[in-house]
Amino acid sequence: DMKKTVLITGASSGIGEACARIYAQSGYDLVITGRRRESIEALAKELEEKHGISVRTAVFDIRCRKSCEEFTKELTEDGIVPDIFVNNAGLARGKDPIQEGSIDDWEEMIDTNVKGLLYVSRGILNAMYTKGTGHVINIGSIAGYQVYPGGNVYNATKFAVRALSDAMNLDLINSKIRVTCIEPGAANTEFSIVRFHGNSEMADDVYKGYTPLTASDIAQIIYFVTGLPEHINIQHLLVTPTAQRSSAYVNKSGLN
Ligand code: NDP
Ligand code: 8X3
Repeated sequence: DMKKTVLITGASSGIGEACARIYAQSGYDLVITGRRRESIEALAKELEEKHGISVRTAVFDIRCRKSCEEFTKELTEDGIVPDIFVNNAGLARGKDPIQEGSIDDWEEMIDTNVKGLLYVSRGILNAMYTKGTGHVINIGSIAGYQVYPGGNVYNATKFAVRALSDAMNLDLINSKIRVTCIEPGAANTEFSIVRFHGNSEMADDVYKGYTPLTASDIAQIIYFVTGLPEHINIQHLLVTPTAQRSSAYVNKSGLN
């Protein structure tokens, strides 16, 4: 049938969830993933009932290579090749200077943001390439352009996402597949709560004194990008709150 499918990793909160909502509202079928089963299943049920679409769920840890391989294999065996693939699952852990950093935090970021993204991409991009069409959205970050104090390993993972996005564009040249790296600045999601290991005071401080981006702002931008005519390929899109002009320069005076 003509129904289009969007695969979104990390749809249990934040940007991924907002993407699920905007595409569901527009009649797309969804495949959504994350580790938090309850959130993923509740979102699937809500969107199916509200919009009459079908939502497939998969609950797994993107750091597990075997789970990612099983997920992509089962999906393609069932004949599902996403028209839009949003590589979103990711996180920051800690903001310590490199000489004091937690190696566990570093490994979690590298395993999730770089290796996990690659594990899912391997199978899905192969299926998309065979089909010949589709749109890949990688969620990079302003942190992938500009290093900030304490950002170190998170920055490195997002520099890697930017490089991999360029690599995908090159390697998929013999197809119609478009690849876009969306690179947000500060967006108020669960990102900072996760980064500061549940310390909500530290998390709230990140967004004080200005209007940050919302998950829905980013979802609207992604929706716009994927709706452009097929001959237009937005390779990178860097978007910040008006108060933020680079990764470390945010006007927190309340002006914006
Ligand atoms: P959230 O913490 O709200 O969402 C992160 C999502 O990623 C959750 O759905 C989470 O699901 C999923 N995820 C994290 N780790 C894993 C894992 N090991 N396996 C499977 N899923 C995982 O934050 P955001 O929405 O802000 O983050 C989404 C993306 O946007 C990330 O890549 C982040 O780096 C990027 N980004 C965020 C910015 C911001 O300021 N918020 C700015 C620029 C980029 P679950 O916990 O259920 O596994
Ligand atoms: C998240 C934005 O600037 O806190 O990628 O790293 S930042």
